[in-house]
Amino acid sequence: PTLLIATTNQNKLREYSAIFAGLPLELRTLQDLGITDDVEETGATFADNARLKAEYYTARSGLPALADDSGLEVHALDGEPGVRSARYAGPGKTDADRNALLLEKLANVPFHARLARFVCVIALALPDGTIEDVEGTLPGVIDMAPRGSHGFGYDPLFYLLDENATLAELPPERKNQISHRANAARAAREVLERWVAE
Ligand code: ITT
Repeated sequence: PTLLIATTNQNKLREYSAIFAGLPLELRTLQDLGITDDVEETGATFADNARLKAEYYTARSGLPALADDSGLEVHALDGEPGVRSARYAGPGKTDADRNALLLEKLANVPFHARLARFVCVIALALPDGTIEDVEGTLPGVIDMAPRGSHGFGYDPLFYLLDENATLAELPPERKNQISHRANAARAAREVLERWVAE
């Protein structure tokens, strides 16, 4: 079966290509189809936004579509930046700006109180209106300073106790085994297998 990976984020796209490698899936990108539309993320939750995007792009393309809405939830900040992870610090800002803002907000919070998690919700949608969503998470701690150059976004600040490394210090292969996105993708695979069998 053909599956449109409906994201405008090249980092996500790279991770899905690796995560789904070897599966009997023909992956397509928005770029392959010449689709440049952006969907406004007006939802209050990751699931709402993932569904908005999956529904839009399956209708637009006529293909089964996978959309990913993801972000970082920091316990000491009541779950911020959450669904605003991509827009944190305002428009036109970079990953480095967002990481700097996060460090600033946590300046008075000691290491042991910097619990966080990454969340990834995948919505899968078919042109006939069928839609399902699944979630993957990854627990970690917001480190005192950024480390590592792999990955993207908040990865340099996201410290994993089990690995004694930030997500940006791990080789991409390792991130793609354990990440919130990998966990969500495993659940998405079960949905796809069920759909193919039905
Ligand atoms: P699409 O909507 O087109 O998929 P986007 O970048 O706008 O692309 P989101 O709205 O889901 O996607 O925002 C996700 C943000 O959450 C992303 O820009 C990062 O700041 C953060 N994020 C998500 N997954 C991450 C990961 O694996 N590592 C680091 N940061 C991540």
